[in-house]
Amino acid sequence: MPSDVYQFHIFAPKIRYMATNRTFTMIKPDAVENGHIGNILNMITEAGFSIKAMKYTRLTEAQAKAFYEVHAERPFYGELVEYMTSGPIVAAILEKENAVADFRALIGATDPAEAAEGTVRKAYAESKGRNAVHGSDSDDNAAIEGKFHFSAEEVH
Ligand code: DAT
Ligand code: MG
Repeated sequence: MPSDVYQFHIFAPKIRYMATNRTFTMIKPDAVENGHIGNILNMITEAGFSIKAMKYTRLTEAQAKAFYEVHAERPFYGELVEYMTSGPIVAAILEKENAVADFRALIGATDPAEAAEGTVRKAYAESKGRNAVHGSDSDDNAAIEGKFHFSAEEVH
């Protein structure tokens, strides 16, 4: 059997599984500062997500600018970068069936005033800008954002 056919057979199902069942999150500086790391991680694991990678870190200005580059033209970009570099965060890759959509449902609307009861942002976000947690908005971005923060050796 040609080696490329053999490799496709072995690896294709695994790649598909990873792409559709993982998301990336950050517990943001306001939630860390306010002592909510433990409670938020508890909500995440109680909701059925398992942790594939995790680190306690602090974004540099260059990292925050790059991570939120899609918002570079928005009026709140400067404030967002300043906030995201203002203190440590917890970054993590999470796994669960339908991870991206289920995690967005768990964290709730961007603005905590609009977030549903029982969501992380309703419970712990300070405001639309300081909103406690990040959750990827697509499978593609989940993969990009996960790689931004973790090397393959850090994912287990
Ligand atoms: P989300 O984090 O729900 O995906 P987003 O991608 O639209 O929301 O925006 C990224 C972050 O930027 C968001 O978590 C907080 C900040 N942000 C968004 N809209 C804002 C606004 N109108 N004023 C201040 N900060 C805002
Ligand atoms: Mg977003």
